Amino acid sequence: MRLLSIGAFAQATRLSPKALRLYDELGLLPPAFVDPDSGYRFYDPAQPLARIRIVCDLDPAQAAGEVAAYWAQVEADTASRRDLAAFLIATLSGRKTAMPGAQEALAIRYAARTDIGRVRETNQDSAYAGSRLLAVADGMGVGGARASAAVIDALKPLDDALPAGDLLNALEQAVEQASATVGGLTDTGADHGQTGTTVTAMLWSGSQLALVHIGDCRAYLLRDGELFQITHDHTVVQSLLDEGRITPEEAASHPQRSLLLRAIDGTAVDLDTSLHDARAGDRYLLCSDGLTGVVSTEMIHDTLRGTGDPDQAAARLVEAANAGGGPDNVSCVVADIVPLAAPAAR
Ligand SMILES: [Mn+2]
Repeated sequence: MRLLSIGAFAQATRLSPKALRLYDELGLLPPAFVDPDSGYRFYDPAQPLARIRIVCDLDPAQAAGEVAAYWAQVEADTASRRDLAAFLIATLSGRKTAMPGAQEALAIRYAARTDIGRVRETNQDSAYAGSRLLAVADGMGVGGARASAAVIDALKPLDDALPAGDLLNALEQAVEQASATVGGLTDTGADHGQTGTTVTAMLWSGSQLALVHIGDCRAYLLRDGELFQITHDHTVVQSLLDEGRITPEEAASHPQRSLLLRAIDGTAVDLDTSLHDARAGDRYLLCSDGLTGVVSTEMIHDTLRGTGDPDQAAARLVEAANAGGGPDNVSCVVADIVPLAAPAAR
């Protein structure tokens, strides 16, 4: 390990030596080694340098996204360690227990619908729901339909066998693989680089749901009657909204509201990731922008709350999009977390 002097480290991080000494005193960024004789501080180049540099080079909206992604990773890491710690505590204290999270046996009931809408000539959306995997993808460009199908195809093997390791890693690897396929479509496409797809996917382990997201499909959680949007759109309009430069009303009718900041297009994949603890009674919705572009959040909320069967809920949401003019392809995946004993798990 080659250590850097405080001067060299300051240059690399674009932080002043004074700031570094302050961060040391605050315990935010302690040096790797302090010379006991001279008191000089030395830093390991592997300290969070790379990430700090990335954030410094980004514009504010992208930097916000990077920090959010970092924090989501911290929370995901902590959640899995918490489950393991709870399991160890229970075991060491002699309480008989099942594996982490398995105390309450849960199952999932699911349905997927995709529809061409009323205006488009092809359906470039893809949707999938299985006993472990839920996914929607919205393709764009000449090869859009193949791009969205490619990402779903890359994810599908996860539905058959739960990965041995980390759920999020498995999802991320599948999306990376799909990105290479989409890159191939882009190279041969007539639209030179315009082919791509979004994806929002969840993988169910029995106690947790791992979520990966890129683009403007959305995931919602209906819990205790309240609706929460649990993904953040990677659109120009969303970043204008985040910066307070437009109002939610202006965003809803913005002519460029489908302009994406991030997608799977063969270039580096920049996914949002998160882990969610499963709770009986929760209902998840994954949907493409063909739903949220025309159907109000209130109506989505009412439909999810007022419709018992997942298949019926998905069908009603698609109907609502078409009743609103159906300007885009529309896809909905609805999944309910239920106690294992519940009938009609499908
Ligand atoms: Mn769309």
